[in-house]
Amino acid sequence: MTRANSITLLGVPFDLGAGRRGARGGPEAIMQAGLPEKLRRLGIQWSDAGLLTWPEPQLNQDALPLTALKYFHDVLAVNEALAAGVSRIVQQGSFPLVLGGDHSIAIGTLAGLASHYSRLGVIWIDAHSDLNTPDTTPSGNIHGMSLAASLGQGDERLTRIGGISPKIRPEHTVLLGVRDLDPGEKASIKAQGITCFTMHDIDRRGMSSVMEEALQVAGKGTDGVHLSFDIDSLDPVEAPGTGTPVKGGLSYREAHLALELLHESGIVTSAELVEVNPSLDTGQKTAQLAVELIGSLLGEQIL
Ligand code: B3U
Ligand code: MN
Ligand code: MN
Repeated sequence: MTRANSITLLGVPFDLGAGRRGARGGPEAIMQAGLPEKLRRLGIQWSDAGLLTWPEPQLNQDALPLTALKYFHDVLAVNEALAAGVSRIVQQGSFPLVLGGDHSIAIGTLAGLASHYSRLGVIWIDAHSDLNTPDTTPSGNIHGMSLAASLGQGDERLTRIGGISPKIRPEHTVLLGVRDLDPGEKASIKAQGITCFTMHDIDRRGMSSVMEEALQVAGKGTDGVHLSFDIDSLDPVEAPGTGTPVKGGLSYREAHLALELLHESGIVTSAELVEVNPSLDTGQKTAQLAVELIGSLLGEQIL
C-alpha cells in the first residue's frame, strides 16, 4: 500500500451476483476470523466503515427494459451505494479495503475509484477473468461480468455507475491466476490485448517473475493501482469456502508471495477481497486464509 496513512474497511454483504448464496456472510466471517487483531498486531492505523447498506430496488418504477442478467436491479443498487462509499474513503485520504461479497461488487469499487483516478491500473487475481457480457455469459451471473463492465462493456446501466465509463483501460489491466475461461472471454482478452498470466505462465515462470511484470503493466503511466483479489484464485485445497472452486490454483505460498510483492512495490492504492463463502467453508479455514493474505498485502513479514 502507499500514500494513504490509514486503512478503512468496508464490508459488502451481497451475493446475488453469484450463482450460489453465502458470500454475503464473507465480511463478518473475515472479521470473526481475526482481521481486527491482525491489523492491530501490524500496528496499522485503521477504521471500520461497517457493512454497506443500500436501498431496495424499486422494480415497479423502473421504466427501462428488463434484462436476462440475474438480480440486475439488486446488483445495480448495491454497486451505486458502494461507488459512493469507496469514493468517500479515498476523499478522506484513506486506503479502501473492501470485503465482499461476490465479485460483482468490483463494479462499484472501481466506479468509486474512477472518480479519483483517471488512469487506474488493476491487478485482477482470479481463477476466472470475469470478462463476460450479456451476449457471452453462460450463466447470467453478474460476478462473471464485473471486469468487462469496468472496461465499459455490457449493459450501460452497469458501465455508467458513477458517471464515468470506462473506469479502466485494457492496457493497464492484468489478470493473474486464470484457469477457467469461457470462449467469449478468451476472445475478449486477445482482442483487447489484456495482459493475462494463466496458471500455465505461473508454473513456467514462477510467481516472482510474473508479478514483477504485472506490476510494470499496472504501474506504467497510471495514477493508482487497485488489487481485486478473488479468493477462488487459490487452489480449493487451501480455499474450500468459495462458490466456484476450480482445481489447479495458486498454492498457499504463491498467493502470499504475490501479496508480499504487491506490498513491497508500494504502488497499490486500494484493494478488495471477494468470494469468501462461510456457508461452504471447512470451519473457518478460508476466512482465516483471507485474514493471513490481507496481512501479507499490508506488510506482514516472516522475520
Ligand atoms: N465464467 C463463468 C463462471 C464464473 C465466473 N466467475 C465465477 N464463475 N466466479 C460465468 O458464469 O461467467
Ligand atoms: Mn471473480
Ligand atoms: Mn473467480
